[in-house]
Amino acid sequence: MKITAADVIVTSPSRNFVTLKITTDEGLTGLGDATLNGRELAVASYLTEHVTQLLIGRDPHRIEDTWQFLYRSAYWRRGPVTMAAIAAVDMALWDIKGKAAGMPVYQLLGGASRTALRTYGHASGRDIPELFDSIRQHLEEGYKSIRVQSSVPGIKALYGVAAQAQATGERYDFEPAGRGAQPTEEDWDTRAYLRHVPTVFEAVRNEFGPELPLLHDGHHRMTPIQAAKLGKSLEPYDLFWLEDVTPAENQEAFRLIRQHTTTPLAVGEVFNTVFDFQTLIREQLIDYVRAASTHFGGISPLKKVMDYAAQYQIRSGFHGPTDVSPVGLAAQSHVGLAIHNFGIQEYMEHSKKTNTVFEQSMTFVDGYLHPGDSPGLGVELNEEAAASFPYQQAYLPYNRLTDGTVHDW
Ligand code: KDG
Ligand code: MG
Repeated sequence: MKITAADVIVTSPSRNFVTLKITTDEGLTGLGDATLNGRELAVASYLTEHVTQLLIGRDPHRIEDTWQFLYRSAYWRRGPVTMAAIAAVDMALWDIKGKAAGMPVYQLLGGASRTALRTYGHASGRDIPELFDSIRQHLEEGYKSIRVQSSVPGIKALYGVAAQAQATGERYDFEPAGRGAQPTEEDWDTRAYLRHVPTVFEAVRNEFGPELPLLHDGHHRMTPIQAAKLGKSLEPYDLFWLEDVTPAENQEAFRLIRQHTTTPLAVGEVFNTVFDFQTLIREQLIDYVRAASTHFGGISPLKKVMDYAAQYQIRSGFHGPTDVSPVGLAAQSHVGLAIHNFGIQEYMEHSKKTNTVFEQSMTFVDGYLHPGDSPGLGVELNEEAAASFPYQQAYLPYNRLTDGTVHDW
């Protein structure tokens, strides 16, 4: 079998997605997700200008060889743009291999280690009553684990609080990256946040009891000692995990955090390779790997980092916001179903429009995801629908402190 075409499709049903479609001389096609939120066209251009022509004539079965060729022959390694582009190729080749074998990809990765994937959903509120309503709604929909984010008095706009939900008629802000020519400016105050978050978890525990697994995302905003303080102050509320407490370029920071708290830690949604996890895993400084197949070079490296993490009893918690497309979500769900050290899968439903563009075999039943048993990844692109939603420029927001200093978002 030979690759005869590789096309990049950019579509914006409710938000932008970049998809690679690889076609073979035997008529099999494969899809890969190359979406990098707010920098989408950089990856589209990396693929169309530098990668697609290199794929023509190659044997699509040689997944590992193609991955190593793209990674090593570029000389310039790593980074989100490069690794999202390589991820798209890797996923598309696994999709083709699955279709050629007549099997879903999880079967090629060793077969299912569980019946389905436990998920967590995103509850949020501008105040406690709104947060409680959101948690109840998620529980009614079957979610068994809940991420809790709430507004903080004194902070006007805050990550993770679905303020636009009512306006759009759908539950989530599908696009924190606002459409337009400039990023939105938000505000941030770490001291106010650190004071407020434990009071929110106390209220949630009092209302929903001790059993419900609760998660929280710090979204990269604290220093190591602030993160340690937050982890310690949340210990009475028994979190499933506390995520992205610091901007984790500095892996050593987790040594300090770990010394101070037993709250389980999750990190890695912005990581691109196993090297970003090297110290964190080897020194058992984290509990969950947050990588996404899309930003981590695809299915092949995701499986490898999880096999490494397994030696240290570290489990998966793959990144699954709506900017990971249905193709990327399917890719990592096949990995999650196959590996032994699966932890939990983040799951935000894609919008109705997105689901018209990406036809999926994925199911979500009673809080559990399953990628389905269609051969390959189980996602097909409706190209006509995709073409009806042209790209729209979008930027993620950024933060400023009260004195005007730019802060991590
Ligand atoms: O594009 C940015 C989002 O992927 C990120 O803000 C979502 O932190 C996130 C999460 O945990 O889902
Ligand atoms: Mg996060």
